[in-house]
Amino acid sequence: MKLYRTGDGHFVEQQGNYYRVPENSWDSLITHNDLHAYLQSLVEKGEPSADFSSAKIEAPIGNQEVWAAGVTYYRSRSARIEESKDAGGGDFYDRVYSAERPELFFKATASRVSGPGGPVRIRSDASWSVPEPELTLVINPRGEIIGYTIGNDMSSRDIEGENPLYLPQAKVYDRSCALGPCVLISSETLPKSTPIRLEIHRNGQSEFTGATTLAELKREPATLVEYLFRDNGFPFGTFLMTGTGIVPPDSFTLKTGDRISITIDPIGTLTNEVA
Ligand code: DO4
Ligand code: MG
Repeated sequence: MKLYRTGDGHFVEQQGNYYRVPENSWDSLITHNDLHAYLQSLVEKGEPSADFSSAKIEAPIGNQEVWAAGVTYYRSRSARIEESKDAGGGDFYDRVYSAERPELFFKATASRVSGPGGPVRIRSDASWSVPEPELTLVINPRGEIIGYTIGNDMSSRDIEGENPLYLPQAKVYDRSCALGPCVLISSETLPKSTPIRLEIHRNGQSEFTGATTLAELKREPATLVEYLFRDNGFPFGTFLMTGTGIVPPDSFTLKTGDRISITIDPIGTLTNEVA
C-alpha cells in the first residue's frame, strides 16, 4: 500500500487503484495508532477514486522533522575521508563508520523540503555539490517504523570537506532535501537485495548513473531509530534518512538544470531539478 499526499487530499494506492483517505490531516495519519489497518480498511470498504492526479503529488510531510544518518555505507566513508584529508578530518569518518553509536544529524524542517518534481538547490557559496539518494524511514511518535519513502540529502562536499564542523551548513539550507513520491506503508524490513538507483541527466543526456543495494547499508534501520529516539521526542513522528551508498566521482558537481532521479523499486521514483 502506498500513501500519497496531494494538493487535492490524501490517497492510498493498492494494485493500481487509488482510494481517497477522508482524514485530511497528514500529522493525524502519521501519528495514527495503526495506520496500516486504517488504510487497509479504507481499501476494503471503499470505491476506487478517479480524482487522484500524479501532477498534484506533494512531499509526504506535515509537521515532521527530517533527520539523517551518515557514513552508513563504505562508499560514503571512503569519499568523505578523501574529501576531508587536507583538513585532517579523515579519521573521524573511519571512526564513526566502525563505532557502535551512529552519526545522526538534523537535516530539514518541512519548509526546506521539496516534493516530486519540485526544485532542489545547491548553495550559492558551494563549488562542489552532490545529491545523496537515501532510503528514508517514516517513524511514528512511538518510534515504530510505519513506512518508507525516498530521500535526497543534497550536500555541499567542499564545505563539509573543509571542516567536518561545517556539516550543518553543508547539509541544511533552503530546498536541501527532497522526499517522495509516496510512503510505502509497511513495518516489514525491506529485503537486503532492494536496489537504490541514481540517475542524473544534464541537457537531456545521462551524466551519471549509480546503484547500490540495502545489503551495503552497515546499520539496521531499527538501531538507527533506537539511537534517534534516545532522550528525543517526536510528537508528530519523524523522517530518518539512512545514508548514501552512491557518491559520484570527485570530478562531478551538480549544475543548475540537472535532473536527479532516485529509484527504489517498491516505493517508486523521486525526480527533482536543480534550481
Ligand atoms: O558525515 C557526514 C554526512 C554523511 C552523509 O550524509 C551520508 O553518509 O549519507
Ligand atoms: Mg547523506
